[in-house]
Amino acid sequence: MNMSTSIASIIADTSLPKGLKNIAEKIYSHERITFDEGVLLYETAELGFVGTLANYIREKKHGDNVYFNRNFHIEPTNICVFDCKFCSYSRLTKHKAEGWELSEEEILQLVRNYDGKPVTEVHIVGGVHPKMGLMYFAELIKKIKTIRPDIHVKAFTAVELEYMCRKAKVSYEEGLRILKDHGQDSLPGGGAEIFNEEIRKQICDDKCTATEWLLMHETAHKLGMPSNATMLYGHIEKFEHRIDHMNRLRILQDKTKGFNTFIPLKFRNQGNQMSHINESTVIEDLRNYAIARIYMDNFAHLKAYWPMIGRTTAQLSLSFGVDDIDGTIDDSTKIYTMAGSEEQSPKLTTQQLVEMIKQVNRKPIERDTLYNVITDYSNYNFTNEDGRD
Ligand code: V47
Ligand code: SF4
Repeated sequence: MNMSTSIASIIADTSLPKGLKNIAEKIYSHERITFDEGVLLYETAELGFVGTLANYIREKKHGDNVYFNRNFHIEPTNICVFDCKFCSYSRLTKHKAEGWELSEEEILQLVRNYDGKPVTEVHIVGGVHPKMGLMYFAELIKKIKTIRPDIHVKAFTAVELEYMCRKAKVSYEEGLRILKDHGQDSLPGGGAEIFNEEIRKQICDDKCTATEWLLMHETAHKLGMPSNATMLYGHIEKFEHRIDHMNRLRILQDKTKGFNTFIPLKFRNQGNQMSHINESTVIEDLRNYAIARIYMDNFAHLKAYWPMIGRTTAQLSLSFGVDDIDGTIDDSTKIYTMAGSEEQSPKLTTQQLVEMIKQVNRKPIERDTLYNVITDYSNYNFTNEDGRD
């Protein structure tokens, strides 16, 4: 049975509640679902139902392609002026001794370590350090580009950027323009959490607001800097808050078309002030990916970030709307390790990533940050050398 027949059989099922049947019909005819329909899916739809719809959409958009890239992270510091309750990473207020602060030379050495290696992206994010400002980071990016002119610099969440601009007393547009002129290419999707103001007040009261986050990304898009968007789910938010979050992103994407990828981030509960909250189940994680794929009709890509959910769930997610599993990472990020992810040293070689994707009968496609195809690995034979990085 192909996917369009299984959606057709869902529509033909006379026992299906009317609301869900209407949604299935809309997906079949490529129509957008409403806010209330999104909430209805979360409240009533089973995994099999949303999975069939999401898989149909994913297949229409991407065929069997699954995207990944060769990347590494730089986390300049985990010292942070903010106090997000879900954060297992930041160390200003309580345990400053456990904090780290890389020197400029240490950061540049991390970049030089990749000399001759085929990475295409460096992802730079960290805590919001009171002393590392806009011009420091602008100059740093310029030096990184001098060492590695071909690398795509995806850097700084809207939270970090808002703080940098405020401290430097420049507008978002001026701040972003300076960073762009020094070599920053795009923005990652972090810091979005949940946009609802009441929830934000309880989990991350002191950092940038939802409106500021959205304005930073809108401004970046206007300047020709694309970005990603995340959603931190599975804590104290309700289903309607998830749809509200996605809805605000869907509206901005209609306006700018500047987002590449939507990345749901599962709340992990180790070592933070919200450790008493249970983590979501894998079934709920898969349902969440599927509903995100259904709701975010104007986002080309849906990413499962494997260091956070683990390799097996990342493979499963590919049947629930996901078409991207991020990259090789090279054990260069601590955000999820410190929050209790099962991936305690996130690192996959290109060959391992390719095999993970092939195991679930999909086509492994290495992409650059902007989803230009670098290599189709469907029929690739690795030599001893070329899959190791
Ligand atoms: O904003 C922090 C999240 C984000 C926890 O753009 C947590 O390609 C779960 O945004 N449990 C930063 N999540 C990471 C991020 C990201 C990751 C991968 C790819 C991209 C991209 C962006 O991590 C934060 C926050 O939402 N986070 N603590 C936690 N305990
Ligand atoms: Fe700081 Fe980011 Fe952690 Fe919030 S999530 S405390 S902004 S490092």
